[in-house]
Amino acid sequence: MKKSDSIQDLSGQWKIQHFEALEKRTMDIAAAALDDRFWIGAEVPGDVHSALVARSIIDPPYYGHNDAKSRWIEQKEWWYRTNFNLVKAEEDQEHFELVFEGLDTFATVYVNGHEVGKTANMLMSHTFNVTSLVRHGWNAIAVRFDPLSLHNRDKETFDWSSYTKERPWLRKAAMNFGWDWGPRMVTVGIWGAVRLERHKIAKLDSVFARTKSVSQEQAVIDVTANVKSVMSFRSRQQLKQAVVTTCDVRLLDAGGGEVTQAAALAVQGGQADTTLVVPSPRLWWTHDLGEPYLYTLEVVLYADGIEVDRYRESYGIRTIELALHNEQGEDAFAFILNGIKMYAKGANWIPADHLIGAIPDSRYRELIELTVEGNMNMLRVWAGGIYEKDVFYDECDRQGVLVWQDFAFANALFPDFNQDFMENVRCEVENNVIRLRNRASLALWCGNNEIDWLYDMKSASGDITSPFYGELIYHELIPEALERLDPSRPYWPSSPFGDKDGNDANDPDVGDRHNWQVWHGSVYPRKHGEPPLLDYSIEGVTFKNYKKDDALFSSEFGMHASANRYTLEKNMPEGQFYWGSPEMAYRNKDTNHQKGILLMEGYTGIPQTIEEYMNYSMLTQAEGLRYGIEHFRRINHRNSGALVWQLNDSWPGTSWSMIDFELLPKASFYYGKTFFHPVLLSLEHEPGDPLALWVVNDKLEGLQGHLRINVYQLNGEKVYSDTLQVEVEAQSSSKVGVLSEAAVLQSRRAEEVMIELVAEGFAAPLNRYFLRDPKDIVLPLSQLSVHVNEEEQSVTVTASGAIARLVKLELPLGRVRFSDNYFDLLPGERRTVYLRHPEMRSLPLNELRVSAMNGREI
Ligand code: BMA
Repeated sequence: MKKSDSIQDLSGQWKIQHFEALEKRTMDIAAAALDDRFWIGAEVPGDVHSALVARSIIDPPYYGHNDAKSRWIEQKEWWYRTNFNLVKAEEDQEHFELVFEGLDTFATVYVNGHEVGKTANMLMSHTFNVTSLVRHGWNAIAVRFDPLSLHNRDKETFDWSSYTKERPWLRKAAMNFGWDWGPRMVTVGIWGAVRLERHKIAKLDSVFARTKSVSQEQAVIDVTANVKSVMSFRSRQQLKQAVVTTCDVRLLDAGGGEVTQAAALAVQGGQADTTLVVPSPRLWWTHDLGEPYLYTLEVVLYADGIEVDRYRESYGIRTIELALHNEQGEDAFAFILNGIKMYAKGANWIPADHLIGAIPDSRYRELIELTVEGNMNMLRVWAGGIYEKDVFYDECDRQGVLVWQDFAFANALFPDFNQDFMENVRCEVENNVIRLRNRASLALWCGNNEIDWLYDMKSASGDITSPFYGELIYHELIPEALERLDPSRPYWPSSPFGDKDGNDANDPDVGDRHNWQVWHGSVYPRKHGEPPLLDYSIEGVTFKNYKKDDALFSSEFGMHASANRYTLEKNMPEGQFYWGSPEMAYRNKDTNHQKGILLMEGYTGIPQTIEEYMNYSMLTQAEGLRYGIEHFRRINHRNSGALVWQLNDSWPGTSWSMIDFELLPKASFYYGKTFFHPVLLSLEHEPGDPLALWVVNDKLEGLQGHLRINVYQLNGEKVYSDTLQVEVEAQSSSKVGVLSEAAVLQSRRAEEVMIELVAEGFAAPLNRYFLRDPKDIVLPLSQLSVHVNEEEQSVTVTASGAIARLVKLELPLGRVRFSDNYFDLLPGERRTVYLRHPEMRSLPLNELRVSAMNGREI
């Protein structure tokens, strides 16, 4: 966060070695002069697993069952060592701090053989004053990581801690221990950047900037700089008079021009405050509502007129609120950006790899690019991962995506009665709030994932008999810290949360809601204290249940879909790429494998081959999410957000993700370009019922025009066409017409037609529907002709004979961006798809494979 001219980057190549726990005398291994020539090279930031993979000491952990082969890593004591050269100034007034942005987890840090401190929290940065230890010339750093068991084995366990009993006392990414979408991979190592900072006299400890108000004419921004003296006792004694510290605060536009400033602010009591007034401000908007404009905020600290420190960061001017009531005083859950109520469209984010420290920045950039391309404007950083790296928020700020940030407490009881634990949590909360509070993208702090809701469920079922351990964290410690450190931002204690009339925390009438009727088969409505019920039947898990959900905000809901062929084949041992293979089953970490089958059984039919599994599961997920999200958006007079569970994957598994581990989107992502588009044409229909035609408009302006409905037979022949007048106000939805099945079918069977909605006179993607489920429709064979244009890196597909369902383009390569994929084509219709790759100019288009559920290339 802080920019200073005097930072020495200590990331890069370090050395690592392991021992049995307590086997060696610490002082021998920490000794500055230890000969570590034959230790293993390791990249920092990174982790032990990644370092061992890079040197072929362990096999790539995501291939086959290899993750199980690396379990020994977590049982060892690991050491990291490095050397660095320091040029120290003559006079002895410099103050040195060693900063670790991420230590995973129980670390003891040594500088030149001296122990400088211990850490017990992966989820925050750690800073050590090393002024008296560093010397001019050569210096050594050593870090010892203890196996978790050493710190955990004597700790009390609780009734509830999902996926493992080990988690409650450990401040470490929960998903390390395995989750219902990922294997157990307990990482260890230096996962964040390391640096040595030098300061003189004083330093900027933190800067807090918050936009108080915005209008066309002006924005008002409060800025507070916290200043810390770093003078030694001796230097202070030598000085005859007190040092005068002052700050300059400046706001620069994107071109570097000064917009406004406050000069020579007095620092009093370690703090300088000012209010900046910005005339005609350019506001920060999500990418769909405007431009995510970023200014630069600069704070310069002077001691007796000489610059001693400088902070320089992007700053987006915007206000954000969470409205819990609408204008009529009814319950609501809506984000208000710059005074505008917005519809949040997006997904839940999990760590982008189990090996978090080794994730390249490009992976974050590409995932946020896909978020924007998929018409999403909000991501929820889910509690079972980490407070994300700076690069994640940099990309969200820059690309105009809001972030719902959970605190890292997921699905467990936590020992809030223990003072050491609570002190650790307090440091973690403060550290992350201070790091992230200036982010334009950061919309909400949320206390935990599902804990309040599940505590009630599990108590009612008798699984938990203990008190609500952890309650003090979300309901006292965090809100108290936020009041002090970030009163500018809304706080929501848990997700889901909010209830009335005796309902549980998943009440659709208050707060946010997780819909796990679909997929997990939860039975709703449910009152507080009632034992939870599960319905594992086709009707219990079907996505048709979304229509019964009138949530104010849907923060989790989703279904599994297969990863793409390349992602599976790459990680599957020879001969295992078939439906029902032990390796395919190993990819699915969910409890009760039957749910996906039930969902497909009710919709597409049960797959018999791996090809059918990939197609059926992707189609079910895509159509299911569309079914739910179109419903949530149609009721946008009360529902203000839909965040899919989940955006991305942390390993090449089977999960709810829309984008697989190789950054290849699934069908649902391409469907999402339409179902999340700011202007949505949608058909609300159940078999036998009339067809209701809707237009949803999330834009800030109203729209007018016509909606055309075309009805085609499966051979492409048009059997019906009509237009309806459309007039939809800004940020609303409107039912523009209702037609009977008989009227559109023109005596065809409902199984024999496809409906198409087309916008005329306004811009919206066309939307196509079948009136019956895929299992009830017999699609004739469709022929696909494919034309590849190497120069343009494009592929044109034309269908003939019959409508081609779920046309897919596949390349044996990750990270490929297809401008479109998994679409339906009418006979005679041609679609050109452009392909690109972030690092390749020319893709191996000769290896392209084009197919449809009911057809292939001719
Ligand atoms: C949600 C999440 C995760 C889980 C997902 C799917 O509630 O919070 O705990 O992975 O369900 O079961």
